[in-house]
Amino acid sequence: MSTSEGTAVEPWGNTVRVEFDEDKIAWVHFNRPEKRNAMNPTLNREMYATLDFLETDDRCAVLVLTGSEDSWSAGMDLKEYFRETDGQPRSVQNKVRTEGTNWQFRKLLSYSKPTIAMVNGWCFGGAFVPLVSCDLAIAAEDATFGLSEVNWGVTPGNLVTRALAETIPTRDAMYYIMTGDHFDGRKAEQMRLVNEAVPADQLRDRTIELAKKLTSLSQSVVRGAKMGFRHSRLMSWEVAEDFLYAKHDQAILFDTDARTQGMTQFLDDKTYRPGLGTYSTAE
Ligand code: ACO
Ligand code: V55
Repeated sequence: MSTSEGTAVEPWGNTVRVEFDEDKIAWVHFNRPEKRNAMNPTLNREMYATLDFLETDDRCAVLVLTGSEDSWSAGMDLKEYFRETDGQPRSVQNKVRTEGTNWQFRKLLSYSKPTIAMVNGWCFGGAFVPLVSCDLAIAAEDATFGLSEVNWGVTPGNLVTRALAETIPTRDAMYYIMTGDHFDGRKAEQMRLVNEAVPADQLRDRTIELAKKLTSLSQSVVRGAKMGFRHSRLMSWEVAEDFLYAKHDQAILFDTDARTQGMTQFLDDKTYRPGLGTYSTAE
């Protein structure tokens, strides 16, 4: 989308809210707090458009996915996503589902910028897909998570279970998938569903700290490192070796200065130690 002057028009509407800050963090919010930020078809479309737009927006160096008010996201909207599409032709249901996965997994899992899920509250069912698709996740200790599908009479759909299998141990996954029990942020940290759980009043500061760490490094190097991990895990070792060297060489090509400075400042200037921190980018 663009105006006659060629200026890009921000594509989010009422169900997604975006804030930018001086650290180049784009704060993307699920924004239906009165419905506990449940994902309806409109939100899914707006979220896709938002993520797509921010990939080429220089105000976004790192994307934080969070929720307005006291929820992260209460999962799929049982009324608008399920009940109201029940009577529709299969083709319509398929479209509605694809609009969800287009952003929850297809766009987000290999997003071109670093992503952090900042889980500020309720996180249920379908919300686990975008949660796991984010590169990193920080939760409030008192956030509430659950695979609540069995509690309302369905099995987890979409990629919920696949995403869990990628992330947490089998025992925990089976327990929560089969019982529908909810758990808190501390438990989510313990089973590595999130990187860290912090007290709610420290959630934003810790997220900013982590985001700034990511933006202090070479963006092409961070991107290459991320894509290398995302894509290589299902490859054979032979193919992975070739692919990871291709990413390695590509990152050097995209940001030759990073590697040159990295080596020079350590080996010649002796001004830093790569094992303990990054090189200086000051002029
Ligand atoms: N789908 C549709 N509407 C929802 C959803 C949802 N997933 N979650 C909350 N809402 C709506 C409620 O219907 C209610 O709407 P209303 O004000 O028009 O009546 C409003 O949000 C507030 O909900 P309450 O239940 O009153 O809020 P409360 O703070 O007491 O509880 C909680 C919050 C625990 C999140 C509760 O709303 C809940 O259990 N929601 C469903 C969670 C869930 O199981 N999601 C589906 C996961 S499975 C999947 O995604 C496929
Ligand atoms: C779920 C989630 C979906 C879906 C069907 O179990 C079921 C939750 C994220 O999308 O399309």
